[in-house]
Amino acid sequence: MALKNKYLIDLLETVKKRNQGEPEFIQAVTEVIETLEPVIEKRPDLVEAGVLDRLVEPERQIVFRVPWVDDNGKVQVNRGFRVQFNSAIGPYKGGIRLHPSVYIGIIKFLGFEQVFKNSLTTLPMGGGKGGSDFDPKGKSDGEVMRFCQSFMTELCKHIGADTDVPAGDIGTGAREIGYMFGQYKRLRNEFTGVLTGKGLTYGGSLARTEATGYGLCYFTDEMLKANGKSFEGKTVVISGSGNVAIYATEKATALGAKVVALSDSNGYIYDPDGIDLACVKQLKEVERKRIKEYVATHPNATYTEGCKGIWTIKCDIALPCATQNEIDGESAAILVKNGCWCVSEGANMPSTPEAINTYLANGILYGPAKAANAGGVATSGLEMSQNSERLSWTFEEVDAKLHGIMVSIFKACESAAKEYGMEGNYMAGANIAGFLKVAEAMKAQGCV
Ligand code: NDP
Ligand code: 2IT
Repeated sequence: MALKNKYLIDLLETVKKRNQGEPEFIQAVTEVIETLEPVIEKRPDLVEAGVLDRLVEPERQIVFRVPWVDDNGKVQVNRGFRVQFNSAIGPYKGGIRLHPSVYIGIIKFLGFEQVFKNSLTTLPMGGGKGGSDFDPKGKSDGEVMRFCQSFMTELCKHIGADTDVPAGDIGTGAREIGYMFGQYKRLRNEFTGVLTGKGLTYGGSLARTEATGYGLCYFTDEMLKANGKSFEGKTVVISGSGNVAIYATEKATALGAKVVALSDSNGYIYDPDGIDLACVKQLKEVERKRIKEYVATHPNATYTEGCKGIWTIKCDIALPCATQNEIDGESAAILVKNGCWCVSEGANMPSTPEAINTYLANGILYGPAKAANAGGVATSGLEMSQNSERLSWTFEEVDAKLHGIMVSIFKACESAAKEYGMEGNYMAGANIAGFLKVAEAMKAQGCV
């Protein structure tokens, strides 16, 4: 989409100049700015208040050394990050990514997306993100613990239940959150809801583990229904085999679909009989093994090296749940050619701009990440509420609230897209609806 508005063209130029060497961040900002053009034309007051100029610059970026000692007694050094992007509508909120690919540009793109996503949840949460280039893969529990403790020793100076509340993301699950929470409590002598995704014995919420994957399916189901379709009897391909992919598989299956493929960064499995999720959970959640182990016990299933090939499998619905830019223009074209008619995003920014253009040009039902994967952080918001009132809700209660939130997110995307003349473009709808709430709050609070 080519921008026509001079103010937005100049703004994007400034962002590109200021954030050189951070292509993922520039990609995320470009998409949002392009879809906000009709809003900016209608709302000169927001331009006047400098809302967008402020929104593209994080409020605070913290970069720190994370030294720890490995099992051989050798000192290792990683780099830690926390980007506190926007606090207009609530305390900063967003996950911690532990992956060797992490650098400031990844954390900034994730933090930027989080601002809009959290706004869409209807809950009072600002946007932030953190992480490190630490790779938990192949590390012992002791090494992971020492890393997490060192990471938190610095991070604890910058977070708090009413300031900034981190959670999980790639490489950060229940184990890592537990170690980080323990260290925070020890350093601050405070038992507060400073992290979400906690274990159920120390303040975690039921259904948080399932929330992102379930929420993705609730959002997608609502989008399908609005277009006269459903999951029933459909073939689904899901990438990744981590937290989001596992619970998306569980819910899509419960809604009547057949999930035939999953992947990790090495390759993908295809099971024409439908994925045996109990086996995947055992392999990934308990044994921390690779997805290729699945075929050892499933003779009808095949394993193929290389993760990109998963998008060549024929399906009705594709749910990318691994990582950013995992579907490029070429993969999107293959999906369309093979008859796929719905792509809904569990991962953050899994589609390149070329892929998104391919979806839009071919009338694919497209559920954008900011809306479709907001169920995880929404349930984190519910965990914060339970921590504040020192109560725990039942699984059914949390799940029902999550479902309600995902339906309302879909409706917000649908109506914003319609109002601004882009009916059916839920990406534009998500960006506009997410933006407007934050923008009004920023304007009301003055130039801060
Ligand atoms: P996990 O660490 O549990 O799983 C990540 C999965 O994605 C693994 O299968 C991993 O494979 C694969 N993966 C990661 N990086 C790459 C890569 N560079 N190339 C190919 N595959 C890769 O993370 P989550 O399931 O929590 O997160 C998945 C996505 O969902 C991320 O984009 C995350 O930001 C997003 N998300 C997560 C939420 C949550 O609540 N957890 C909420 C909203 C969004 P391997 O094991 O080989 O690395
Ligand atoms: O990308 C995301 O929304 C998450 N990783 C979850 C963040 C959270 O605070 O639960």
